[in-house]
Amino acid sequence: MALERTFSIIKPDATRRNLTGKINAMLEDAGLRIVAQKRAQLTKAQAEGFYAVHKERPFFNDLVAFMTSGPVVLQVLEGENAVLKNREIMGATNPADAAEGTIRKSFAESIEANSVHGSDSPENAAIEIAYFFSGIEIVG
Ligand code: IDP
Repeated sequence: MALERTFSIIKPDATRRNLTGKINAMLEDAGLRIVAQKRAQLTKAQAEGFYAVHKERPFFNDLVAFMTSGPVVLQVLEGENAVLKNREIMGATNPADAAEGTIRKSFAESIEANSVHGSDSPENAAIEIAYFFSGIEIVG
């Protein structure tokens, strides 16, 4: 099967607790390769643009405030079935529903502060990667 790429964010609740290395180890142990990575402080406009699809949801303003509350780590992950594989490693949005051994079960603080973002389809992965990375920053 062809290699696939997905977009990942280590969220501010996780960077604040210094969990980047532990999360990266879980991604790598599952067979995903980190082919691009950068730490960033998102602006309000960047976070609003990234989550534009959720604009009408009641939690939108809180989500933008949370995502700009501290540094994030932006990543491109590569591997077979990378989109689905990353969603499996992440676990359910609400950590109360997440399976044992997943990142969110292990580390998430709440349904909002749930430690990681991962693209939900190859189409969205391509859009999200292009939102934050230029081609020269991704080295497979
Ligand atoms: P996902 O990150 O698992 O794909 P989405 O439904 O796309 O979940 O939601 C995007 C993000 O919005 C979640 O990861 C979480 O941080 C936040 N979020 C989702 N649902 C709620 C909610 O009911 N209350 C507060 N924040 C939420």
